[in-house]
Amino acid sequence: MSEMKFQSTETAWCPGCGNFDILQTLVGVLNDLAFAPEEVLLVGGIGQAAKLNQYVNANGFSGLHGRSLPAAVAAKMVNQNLKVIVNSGDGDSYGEGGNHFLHNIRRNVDIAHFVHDNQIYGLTKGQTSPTSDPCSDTNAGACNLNKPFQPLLVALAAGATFVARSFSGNKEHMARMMKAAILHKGYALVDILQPCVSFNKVNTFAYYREHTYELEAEYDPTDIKAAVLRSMEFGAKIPIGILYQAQAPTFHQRRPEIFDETPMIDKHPAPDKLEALLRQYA
Ligand SMILES: Cc1ncc(C[n+]2csc(CCOP(=O)(O)OP(=O)(O)O)c2C)c(N)n1
Ligand code: SF4
Ligand SMILES: [Mg+2]
Repeated sequence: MSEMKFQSTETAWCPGCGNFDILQTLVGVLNDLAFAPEEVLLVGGIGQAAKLNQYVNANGFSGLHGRSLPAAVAAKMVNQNLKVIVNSGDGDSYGEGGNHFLHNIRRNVDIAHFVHDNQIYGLTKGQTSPTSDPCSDTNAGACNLNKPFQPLLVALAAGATFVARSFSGNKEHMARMMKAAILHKGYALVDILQPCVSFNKVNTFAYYREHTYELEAEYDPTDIKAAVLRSMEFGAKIPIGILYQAQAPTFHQRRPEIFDETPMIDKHPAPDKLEALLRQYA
């Protein structure tokens, strides 16, 4: 048996939280893909999901709430050899981080973005998030008086080259989605339905098990129109799988004059040249 390089540590999540399955699956995927911990950077913003990077023995960075993507993109700019993976919440990624979500999709930087979508603000004790279900007579919890945000539809509209959804209660499926996203060249979104057992009493493990279905074997993930239609299915039936995948030049590939073989962190400009450059801005 090969040595398990990535390991998880003790967490501060509630017993039964869907985040545990995501953590365990990600650790398994990183071991299967045979990365070394020093080759991987796990980034989060603020929230329960965003704490994941603190529980794995890889490089980690916790940014501000809503700012996980800028931190991840910045890291990739200075070291394109890092495998950069964002784990953050629906509030962090789609709410306060919504602007970064839109415009970093357009940049197509080669990072994987795993959104732990519990349809609620978990860390701050259960307020409505952009993806909370609409309010109804039977919805007694946090619910959306506004139109719920449709992350997969928005990602497709912004030009994402990898758009997928999974469910934390289906670990085999989640592992497949994570692997494909990590290996995809370009920005890859996996919206992971993740029960928050403490504050979301509607979107539970049983709820997602009942409402999710896997995309059919004959589904064509290169068909953008089919992907748009499936991305809007979120209610009685919720498709899980790779809705869309395409190849397009990444941010780095479009700028070969900046991103050559040597990552920026390994480029050491001569001190006199650097000083001369800085003097121009003094
Ligand atoms: C700039 C800023 N705005 C708001 C907050 C308060 N805050 C912290 S976590 C959070 C929401 C977390 O929800 P989500 O991103 O979905 O993560 P979860 O806890 O559900 O995993 C909010 C509003 C903050 N810490 N910083
Ligand atoms: S509050 Fe919800 S999301 Fe946060 S650890 Fe507890 S169960 Fe998980
Ligand atoms: Mg959340």
